[in-house]
Amino acid sequence: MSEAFPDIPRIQYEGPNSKNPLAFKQYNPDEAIGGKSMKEHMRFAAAYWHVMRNPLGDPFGPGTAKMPWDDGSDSVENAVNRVDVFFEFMDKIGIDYYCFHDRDVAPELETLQASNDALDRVADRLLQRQQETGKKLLWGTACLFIHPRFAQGAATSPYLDVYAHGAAQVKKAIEVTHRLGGLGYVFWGGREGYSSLINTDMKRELDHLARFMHMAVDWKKEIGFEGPFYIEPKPREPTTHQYDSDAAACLNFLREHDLLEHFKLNVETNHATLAGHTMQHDLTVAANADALGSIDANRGDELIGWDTDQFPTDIYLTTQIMLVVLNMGGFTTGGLNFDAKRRRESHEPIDLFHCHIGGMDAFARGLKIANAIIEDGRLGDFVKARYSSWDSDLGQKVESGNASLAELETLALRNNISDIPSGRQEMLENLINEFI
Ligand code: XUL
Ligand code: CO
Repeated sequence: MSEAFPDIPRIQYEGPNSKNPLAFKQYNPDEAIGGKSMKEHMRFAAAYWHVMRNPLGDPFGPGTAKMPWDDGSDSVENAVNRVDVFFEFMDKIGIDYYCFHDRDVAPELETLQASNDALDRVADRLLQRQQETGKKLLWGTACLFIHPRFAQGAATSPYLDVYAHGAAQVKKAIEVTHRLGGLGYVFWGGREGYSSLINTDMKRELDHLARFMHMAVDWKKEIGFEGPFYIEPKPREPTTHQYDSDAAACLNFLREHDLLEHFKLNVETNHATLAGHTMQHDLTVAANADALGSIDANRGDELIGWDTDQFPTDIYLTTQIMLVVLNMGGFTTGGLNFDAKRRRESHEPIDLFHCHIGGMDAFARGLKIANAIIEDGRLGDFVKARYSSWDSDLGQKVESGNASLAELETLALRNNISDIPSGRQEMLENLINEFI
């Protein structure tokens, strides 16, 4: 097949002085930062659904994306051809991992059996291309939110036959992910929630969701898939309320239903902000529970109230993200998946390159800055010192659960608190800006 992007060269690192829009200014894949190459730190992944399948429509108009390689049909041949285009894209942009939904890579056909067969044929090509290029599957997932049968949920559907269809799709998608050597598997419950409580039995739906996850864990063990499962929190859109609304809600659900050892979280920026948090907040909640598995890297728009899935360009944001990632010791199975799309106005194939270059460069700067802040040590030292009273004998007794209110009362009666130290927020903000 002829090239899909004939005018695009392999994107190279040219350094901060380059004026070439098709070059990296910051992302130098093999450069070591804190003892590890940039590409190992970041483990960038391309999202099949956005790169290959997103027509760039919005609620007010149809898609605009030019995809000259795509014949617009639901044929398996067209799906197999897209795989080649996608691998050409990954090669030229220099991204080593990818993520997909079953229905992005292969068409949904008349019957589940026909869809499964189509998925197997496309997976054959994905495997072949992976073996030829060394690219890897970061995670796979099943799309349980587009087809009208899932309009009222899949694993939380009121209807058993819909639940069964979702289960069958997940069974197949885990199997294909395993066959492709996928490092993880994602559950994003786009329709696992409700539009109204008036017709919803929340308790029953949540119990069904937990049973669904337990059956998935059983299946994973049965076929020998060792990668983690990830839940991807999101509060709303498409439903009014999604059960996996944020990192804390997901962790509570996993603990309540005895699932935590099998799951980590895949935290997405624009989902955290829709939940009314910062990305740094939700990442920290996940990391504190030792459950930060992977990241869907994007951003929202302050003025638009939905999931705009824009590419991350804000250095402050990428710095905060990389601070959490570095402080937890880096990714293991996870990575930074660009769950992000071009604007509807950026409809030419070359725009796929501009947006990924921007995201990768923004993260490269974030990584360098976060690493410099950690090596400098002043920020870490300040936070440590702020809590140093807890290192006293009594502080240690409280932290280890061996103190009583009476002992604390003794301290309180002895000490007259006349002043407490400043939190120095602005001084520390200035410190971070020294590095940015
Ligand atoms: C939707 C979203 C999904 C998940 C995978 O908001 O983020 O693409 O990442 O289903
Ligand atoms: Co996502």
